[in-house]
Amino acid sequence: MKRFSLVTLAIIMISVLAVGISWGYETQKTTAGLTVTLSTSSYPLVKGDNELSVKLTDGSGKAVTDAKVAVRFHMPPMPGMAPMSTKTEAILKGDVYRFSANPAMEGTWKAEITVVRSGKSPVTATFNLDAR
Ligand SMILES: [Cu+2]
Repeated sequence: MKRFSLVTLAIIMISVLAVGISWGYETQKTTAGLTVTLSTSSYPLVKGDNELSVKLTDGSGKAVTDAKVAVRFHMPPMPGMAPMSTKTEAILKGDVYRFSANPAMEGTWKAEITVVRSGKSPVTATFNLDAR
């Protein structure tokens, strides 16, 4: 019975890999010496709340925790469809900024992340995120 369970588990895991559902996801962009890393534990996003985190690191790899991080989560305008866009502020917890995104429909969404630090020019990084 135990061996059977392990085989079953292996088959399930291979199926999940083949279909490509619900693995963690991480992507990053570097602008003006600031690296913005966006990650989520489950990807693609689903309808309803999805928790995402933004990690900021400077040129020496040190976490940046003194910023204001604004997120505009939106779907680019499509013909015959009202624009869908929400704005939120990501909240610092530990050394990452967290926010939740709620895609109203399947498709490719954009998370436009603007980082404001005192004495520095704002930095914006935009990431594509798929929702199903
Ligand atoms: Cu749309």
